[in-house]
Amino acid sequence: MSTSEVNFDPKEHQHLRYNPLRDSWVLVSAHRMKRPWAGQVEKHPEECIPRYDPNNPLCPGNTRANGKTNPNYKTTFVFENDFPAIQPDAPDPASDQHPLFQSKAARGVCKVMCFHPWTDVTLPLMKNEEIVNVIDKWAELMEELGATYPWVQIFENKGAIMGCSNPHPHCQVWASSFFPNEPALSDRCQRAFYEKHKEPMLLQYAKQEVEKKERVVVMNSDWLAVVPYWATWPYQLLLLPQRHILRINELTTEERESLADIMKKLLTKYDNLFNVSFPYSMGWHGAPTGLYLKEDNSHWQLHAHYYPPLLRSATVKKFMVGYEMLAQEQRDLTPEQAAEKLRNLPDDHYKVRNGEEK
Ligand code: H2U
Repeated sequence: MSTSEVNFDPKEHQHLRYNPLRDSWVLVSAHRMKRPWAGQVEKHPEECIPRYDPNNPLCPGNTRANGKTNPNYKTTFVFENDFPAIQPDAPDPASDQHPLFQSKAARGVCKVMCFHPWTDVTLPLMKNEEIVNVIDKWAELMEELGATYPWVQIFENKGAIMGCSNPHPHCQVWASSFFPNEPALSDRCQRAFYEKHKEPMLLQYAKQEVEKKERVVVMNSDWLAVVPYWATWPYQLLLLPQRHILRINELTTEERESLADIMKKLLTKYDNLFNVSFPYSMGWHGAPTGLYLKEDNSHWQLHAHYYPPLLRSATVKKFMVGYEMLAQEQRDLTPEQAAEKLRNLPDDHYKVRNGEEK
């Protein structure tokens, strides 16, 4: 049969989709989900995590690697990373450089932020007001570190599968003297779109997704969580406000409350997908700070990316290897299929339903 006689069905026919935030393409091959060895949904054997572990350096009152003792904190707790990847002082590399052997100065600070005094909770199991405390702290750190550093990366690595070294609920904040690759690329893409269309890219995108609905997982009057049209990871999410906001510290009190609400809902759905504490790397992207505070950054729209690695079950992950490393990113199920699956999951957490929550 010639291809012209067949109607295009994104679930059946492989195709490419454009990622306007990275100026790149992703290969969507949903028919691959029909492979006979697709695997089954298995329950992950979750380790029993104590509420307080005297040997965990992130718990209240415990002593960390550098000999300092944590306070008996009751909400969030921020400390300087004892093993920082970027430090405030480092000499400049030599300036006479060959074009193929270039280096630049890198300076900054790395902080760790505990979300809660208990080790056995995660964000979806925390109360809304406790999540608001986390958001308030994110905003405070953005304000404080953004005053001097051009980029402040707030990110959470959750689960050992994502390289998280400690089960205590926490995130990291790295502020750097340089504009890192991913947000710098996103900055160029959003700027080019804004110059061409006279509207922030992600504001228009949010409006379109609210109308189309097929990729929306959860939304409220301020926020929207979608599996983006160009998603690479199977259950990737883009969380974004519905009004034009440049940075997380600009959120109003009401927007912080509605953000806590949508975060709790989307993270509960994540956990309910495979009945496991869902691993991911997430992080916030907003307009750059430091010397960029004086510039017009209207092309930016605040957003968070969630990149979870799981594909078919609690133990079967998507590998970004072979073709992805050497040619281009590829995904199996379509973003619409992933969104529908997440959207239809219950809003109450499986641990609460099973009476496992302490
Ligand atoms: P991850 O689990 O995402 O790696 O974050 C934990 C961070 O906590 C990690 O970057 C820091 C590690 O360097 N840490 C301290 O700063 N002090 C300690 O005593 C233990 C862990």
